[in-house]
This record gives sequence, C-alpha cells and structure tokens, in this order.
Amino acid sequence: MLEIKKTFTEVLPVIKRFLSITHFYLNMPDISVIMGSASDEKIAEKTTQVLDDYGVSYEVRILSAHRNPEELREYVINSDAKVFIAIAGLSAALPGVIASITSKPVIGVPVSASLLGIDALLSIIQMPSGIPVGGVGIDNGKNAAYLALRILALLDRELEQKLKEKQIE
Ligand code: C2R
Repeated sequence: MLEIKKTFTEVLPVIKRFLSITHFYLNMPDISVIMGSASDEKIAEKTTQVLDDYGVSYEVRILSAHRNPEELREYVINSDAKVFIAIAGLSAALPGVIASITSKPVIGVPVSASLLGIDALLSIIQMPSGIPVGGVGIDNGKNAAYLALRILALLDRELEQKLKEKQIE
C-alpha cells in the first residue's frame, strides 16, 4: 500500500505537467494577427474571415510598434504563432519591427489610412536585407490570410488539399 502511494505521489506531478503542456498546446494559435490600431479593424476582419473559413486557429491583438514598443516586443517573443500578419497604415513600421524581433514569417498588410495607402505599402516592402517582410496589396487582408495558409500547408497535408480544391473552384 505504501509502495503504491509513493509511486502515485511521484507520478502525479508528471501527469499534471503533461496535462498543462497539452492544454497549452491545444490553445496555441497558428497565426497571430496584429493591428497597429483599432481603426484597422475592417481590414483585419477580411483576414480573420478567411482563417475562419479554413478553421485555422488565430489570435488578434492591437499593438503598435510606435505606441507600444515594449508590449509588442514582449508579445512577439512569447508568442507560439507560426506566422505573423501585421496590419498597419501610415508610416507602417509594425511588420518590419515584428520581423526584427522574430525569425518567423511576417506578412504585412498596408492600410489605406492616407495617401491611398502608398505610404504604408512602401514602409512595409522596403525592408533592409536580412529582415524580410512579405507584403500583400493595399487593404488586401484576404491575401495575407491565404499566404499564411500556404505557409502552414507546407507541414499540413489536409490544409494543402483544401487550398488546392478551393483554387480550382
Ligand atoms: P489611429 O487611427 O489609431 O490614429 O491609427 C495604424 O495601423 C493605423 O492605420 C492610424 C494608423 O496608424 C497606424 N499605426 C502604425 C503603427 N502604429 C499605428 N502604422 C506602427 O507601429 O507601425
């Protein structure tokens, strides 16, 4: 009896740890969608609609590289997302700053907040060598989602198949 009790006490922390890791991993979003401001919400909705259609997990944050640099850094460092989608208008530093913090893929969506979005487009794609950001068209939140899905599909046969089927439709 004493022997069984001892084994149970030894095994319990291992089980607890296993359960917490499993829980943690089950809640891990594959994609992180970050907006520079709440005013970018309409574009972010285009992104999340596509992700919902494909049943891919994501989380959405409003974090600005200009306004909340420390919070942004903390979030990106601790995120388990596989791909970041950064949505920003004006002087859109956000995608580039995220790419400078992580080595994971970053997709930037320029928002037409001023100058027809040309300012944000150039800010996003004109990155210095070594810190790449993949840019999609102005306000094209949908393509950011599709590109992120293609990246995830490299290691996900089912998703790859779904993308192929939809492309043919
Ligand atoms: P407000 O409406 O809050 O003034 O924001 C946002 O993405 C938004 O399109 C106006 C625009 O400013 C952008 N913004 C950035 C960054 N932070 C906010 N480009 C950044 O860190 O790059």
